[in-house]
Amino acid sequence: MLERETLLQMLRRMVRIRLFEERLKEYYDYRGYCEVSDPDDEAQSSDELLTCVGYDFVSRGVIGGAVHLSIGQEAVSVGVCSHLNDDDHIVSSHRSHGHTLAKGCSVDKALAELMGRATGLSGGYGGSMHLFDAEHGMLGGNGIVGGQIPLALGPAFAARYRGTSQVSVAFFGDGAANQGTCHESMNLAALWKLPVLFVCENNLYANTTPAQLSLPVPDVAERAHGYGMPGEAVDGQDVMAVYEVAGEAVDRARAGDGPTLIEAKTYRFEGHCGVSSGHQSPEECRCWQQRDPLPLFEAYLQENSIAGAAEFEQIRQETLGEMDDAVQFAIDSPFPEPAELDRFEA
Ligand SMILES: Cc1ncc(C[n+]2csc(CCOP(=O)(O)OP(=O)(O)O)c2C)c(N)n1
Ligand SMILES: [Mg+2]
Repeated sequence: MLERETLLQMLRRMVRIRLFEERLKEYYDYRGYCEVSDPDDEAQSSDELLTCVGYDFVSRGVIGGAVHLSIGQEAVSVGVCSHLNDDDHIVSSHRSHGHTLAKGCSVDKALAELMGRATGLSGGYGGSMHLFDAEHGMLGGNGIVGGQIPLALGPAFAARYRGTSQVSVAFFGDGAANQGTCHESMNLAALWKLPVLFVCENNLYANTTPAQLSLPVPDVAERAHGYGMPGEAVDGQDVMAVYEVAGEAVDRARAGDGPTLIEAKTYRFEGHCGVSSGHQSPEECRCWQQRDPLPLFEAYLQENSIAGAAEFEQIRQETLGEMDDAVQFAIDSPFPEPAELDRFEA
């Protein structure tokens, strides 16, 4: 059994991710995302065809740009990151808030980034998909599906080369698991025995495409054997199960025994981006809601006499206060000066 303080820290991080993302819903407005006009009905010319097809990406909320919520997936990021130190590295996808906060990055700076403020993790230029914090080993989210996976190999190679015991984690989705970058990265990491954890969060959908339509095998984890590395599928709603599997993988990586593929079976309770895109049936949602990782972990803590309702409520209230402070911090922060963009010039 883990120490009480470690377990409560894990709960605090899960609650922080959940309440952060719940709060975000008040600050962006993506109704426009789903309003797809029919080009056949409206386009008068080929030029117009280009402009009236598809999605309206313009957010009408305080937060600009796309926002992908990971509500329901908190046990994966916390179960894995609870093994990591500040100098271990993670890379993430377009759905990166949970990983960022689980790695210990500042709530204030994360929210400021989403609101485009100069005090944000990427100086206000990146937004939701580009949270970056070298101090805490968060090497960024990535809007290119699968683009982040090879990036995990760089710090892993550096660690091996320098003889440190640092590990690198690539978080990615079931959709990204089918990208060429994923296969190339696993092949090279296994060949060079790099200290990498490949953590596939299989939330059953890539945008609106059900995983079973794109995966020829039931478990992404099975693919590990093709690269000569261990692969393990785990219940991604159970933070202790994720913690255990990730612990073995981190130990192996630190000992120089190479990478591991972990597939966490999980579910996002919200739509792909912003409001629900309607592809998840109410029945399916209800079924997964019963396996909400937060109450599941609280039940575990209660059963093992670690904490009870009073502590859970206290953590919740304290975290709500953290969110109020973060909103105030972001609102009080200036937008970046356009002249600052000069520093990105070659
Ligand atoms: C290379 C590339 N192809 C397509 C997209 C559009 N896109 C954005 S997110 C997404 C789905 C990704 O699904 P998955 O990897 O399962 O991650 P999840 O959204 O479920 O967390 C797609 C297709 C993109 N951003 N990049
Ligand atoms: Mg997915």
